[in-house]
Amino acid sequence: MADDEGRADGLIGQLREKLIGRKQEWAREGRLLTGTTADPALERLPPGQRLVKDWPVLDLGIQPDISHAAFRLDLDGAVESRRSLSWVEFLALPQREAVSDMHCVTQWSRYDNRWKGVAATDLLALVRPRAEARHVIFHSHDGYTTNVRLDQFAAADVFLVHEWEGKPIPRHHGGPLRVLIPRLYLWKSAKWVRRIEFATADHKGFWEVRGYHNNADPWAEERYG
Ligand SMILES: Nc1nc2c(c(=O)[nH]1)N[C@H]1C(S)=C(S)[C@@H](COP(=O)(O)O)O[C@H]1N2
Ligand SMILES: [Mo]
Repeated sequence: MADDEGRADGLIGQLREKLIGRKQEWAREGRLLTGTTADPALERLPPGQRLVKDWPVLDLGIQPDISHAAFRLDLDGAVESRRSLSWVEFLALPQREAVSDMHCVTQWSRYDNRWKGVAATDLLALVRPRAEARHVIFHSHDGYTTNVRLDQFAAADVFLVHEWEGKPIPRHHGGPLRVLIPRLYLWKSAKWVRRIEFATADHKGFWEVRGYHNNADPWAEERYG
């Protein structure tokens, strides 16, 4: 039994390395680049994207199982007021609904997703980043990290979401809680988020150190770099 499990773990590890390696290759080759840019005010669909009706799953092959009882969200770093929120405390924050689009660097876009959660602006009001805070780093339960600038996080359409189309976000899409930053490629939207770190200096995340663009604006086709 133990041997079989060891072999299965080894196989999953190999598949994971293969998937990561392939996406790194895409970055090196500049795959899917159309070399055009678009104005988000005029073009809803960013260059090189195609619309899908389903919702593909993309992660590192680990889908952590986080119960509401075990849930905690830490907000720390360069802030006036650090917080560590339980699930009940998180739900006591203002809950808002939003509709937004998703754009994944692997070329799919999905329109009109209905979310429920807490607005980034409400979280910022709670923790009050210090004047020198410039960056936000998301840390997830699967070891994934990703980074954005504080002004990107502070946009009115950025949410920490726990419902999609009126139902809890399924585990494979990052439930119970994930980040949603609609105007950046979706790898910036951390699933299974456990910690939001406010920082004075930038720290590149999992895909950013593997050839993916630090800024990730789909309309500027900032896929790699
Ligand atoms: N914790 C975590 N968040 C993650 C990822 C991951 O592997 N782990 N993958 C990212 C990538 S590359 C994409 S495209 C989106 C995919 O979200 P979805 O699986 O819900 O479509 O999640 C992003 N957030
Ligand atoms: Mo992705």
